[in-house]
Amino acid sequence: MSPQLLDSVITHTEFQELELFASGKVRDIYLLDKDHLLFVATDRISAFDYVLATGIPHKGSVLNQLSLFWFDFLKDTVSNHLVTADVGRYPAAAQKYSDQLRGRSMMVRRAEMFPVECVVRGYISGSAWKEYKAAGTVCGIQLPAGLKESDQLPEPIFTPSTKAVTGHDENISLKEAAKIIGQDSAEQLRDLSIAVYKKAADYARGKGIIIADTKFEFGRTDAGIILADEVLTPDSSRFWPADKYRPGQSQESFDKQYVRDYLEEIRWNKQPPAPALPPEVARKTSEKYVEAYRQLTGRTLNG
Ligand code: Q0Q
Repeated sequence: MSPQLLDSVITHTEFQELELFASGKVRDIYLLDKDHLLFVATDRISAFDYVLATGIPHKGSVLNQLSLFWFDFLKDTVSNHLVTADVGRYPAAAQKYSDQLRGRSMMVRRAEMFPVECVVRGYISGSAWKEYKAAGTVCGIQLPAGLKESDQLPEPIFTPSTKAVTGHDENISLKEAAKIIGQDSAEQLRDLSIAVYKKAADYARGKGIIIADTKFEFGRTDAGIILADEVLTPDSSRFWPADKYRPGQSQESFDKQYVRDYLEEIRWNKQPPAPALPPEVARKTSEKYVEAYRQLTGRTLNG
């Protein structure tokens, strides 16, 4: 990997003057003040629930700027938590970190997050395919008989999940979601999730990318329900290249296929420590993220 490319890889953030609010596999959130957070997308990549030992150049910038694109594209369908992605408008305490934050961060409104992950599936794959094969249903929703793996569903379905103690997502029914967040909120989140997915998936399909499914996180502020977290990125969604779509089998990942093929080639046992990636795999994966951004938005990444 060229020295320039290596310079741009940020896998860990450490902003001593800011209080860490939450940290995920590849994203970190810092507290700016009582009502605002700093959402940072790193270049970390995870596979099979483990963060790999090699960062992917530009991945954080691509995913952050994809969320910004979707927030704008969806602004007439759902409000969101974005305040600004202009680092110059962040509070003074964040200014000293401007070079690390530019392009890969956003200042967001703090919300009361719903403890339900709002998954919408337009195609049947992954855990839903396993559940369907066993029971003919997904999250209590009866599906037509005879579906093949990766088939497009007659209509997108809302298949919420909760974070189990093990940290793994556990699929639940709408009824179970209503027990957690109330019937009205469950129905509002279902309707919003499906409307947002339909609009985005239809648009992406026209750009040659199938968004097979996606996971939204919503919160509540005084202004009502808002879409939060990252939105319709290759980390929160399954992105499939439309020109390679073949129902009846698992699909190639638009962004993570080089990584998956490498991990299979070295026969990683999917146990820690997660392996590093050869520079060539990291470079080609970086190019896929930058390509996804250009293909969806028609813009070149400002690096
Ligand atoms: C919030 N998260 C997710 C997460 C670790 C993201 C808290 N606007 C908000 C947001 C957002 N986004 C959150 N809380 C209050 N207001 C989102 C699960 C966790 C890293 C990144 N956690």
